[in-house]
Amino acid sequence: MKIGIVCYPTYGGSGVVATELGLGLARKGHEIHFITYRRPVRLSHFEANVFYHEVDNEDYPLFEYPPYDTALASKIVDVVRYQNLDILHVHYAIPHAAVAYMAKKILLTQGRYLPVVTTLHGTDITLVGNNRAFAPVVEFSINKSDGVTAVSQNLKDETLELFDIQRNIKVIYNFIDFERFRKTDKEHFKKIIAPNGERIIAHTSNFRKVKRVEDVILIFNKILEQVPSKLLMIGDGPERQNCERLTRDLGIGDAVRFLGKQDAIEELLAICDLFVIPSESESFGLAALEAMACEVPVISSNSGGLPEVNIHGVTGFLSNPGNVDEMAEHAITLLQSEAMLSEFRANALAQARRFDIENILPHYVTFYEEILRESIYKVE
Ligand code: GMT
Repeated sequence: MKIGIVCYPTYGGSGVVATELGLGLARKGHEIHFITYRRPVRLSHFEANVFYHEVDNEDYPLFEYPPYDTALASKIVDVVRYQNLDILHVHYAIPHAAVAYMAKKILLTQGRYLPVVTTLHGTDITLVGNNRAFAPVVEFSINKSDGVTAVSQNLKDETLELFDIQRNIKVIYNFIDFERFRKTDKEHFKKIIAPNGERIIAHTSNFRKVKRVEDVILIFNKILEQVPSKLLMIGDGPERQNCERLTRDLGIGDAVRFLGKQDAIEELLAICDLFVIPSESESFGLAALEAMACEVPVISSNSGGLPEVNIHGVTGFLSNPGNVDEMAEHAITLLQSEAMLSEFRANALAQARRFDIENILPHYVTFYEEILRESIYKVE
């Protein structure tokens, strides 16, 4: 198949999933065309079946906001026609699903039907999507997609609750590539970060409010009272400054390292004992899955789709968002018992294997085939 993929090229989870999906499909022989405003973060090397088309967003003094949607729709039309794409898969509903509908309408005037699959990732539904500023367009463009997928059962349920959706939403879970995410021997890193054999705890995110990053620091502060540990804060975003300030105010600066955005996250996860993700809302929690694939148990909130990934008392522990005391207690229990920690490490890996890209990818291929079959007779 010739598949177009539209996504945000940044460090966000939806862009990561879209890029890894495209690369995985390319390895299976499909021809993949990424259409984005910048090269996606994880599209860092040459792949034979992968093409990249940059959206040219012209600036002009009249525009306070350059019209990205218009530029993207034009680019989609151009790529679909000249590369002869079979199907377009857009990740994150805003504005991609609406833009895809616009491109589809333009292509129809040229006698071509473009089947569109939209994948809902989370905040496009739960945080921004149901905001009055976007909701009517989000609802309309989901209903107008030829196929819709959600990355967890919880996200599907929330979408059906928040919007009037007249089509089926298929749950296709996020996935992990074990070629990349696996525990490797990085003892030399460990010695640098925890020279006295301290436990290593990590958090990865885009440091947005919804991630409750300050809770990570508060939880770690409590852990530190009982277990000699180090904290790695990986990623960057609007809440980083507040977190750094809180770390200093608590006087624990020596034990916390803010590493910023990192490409080889798996190398850091390889030396970790625990991963903390206390989000207010999380449709899936790809970061937690990446940790689990590297045999790192997870202390998380129980929001959104996290309970579908992290199993309470098996792969880690879950608490209500904001319950930092309980999260810290759970973390301490785990970190103080070598036996429990190694059992949870093994369980985390076993659970992560359920989301192996090799198992999930065929679901997308079958879904595309289904949509293509149904689209043959469609005229609008
Ligand atoms: O806020 C983020 O974490 C980024 C956001 C995105 O769309 O880029 O992530 C969402 O999609 C990820 C991939 O499907 C999910 O793993 C995250 O749980 C989800 N984030 C939220 O729901 C907050």
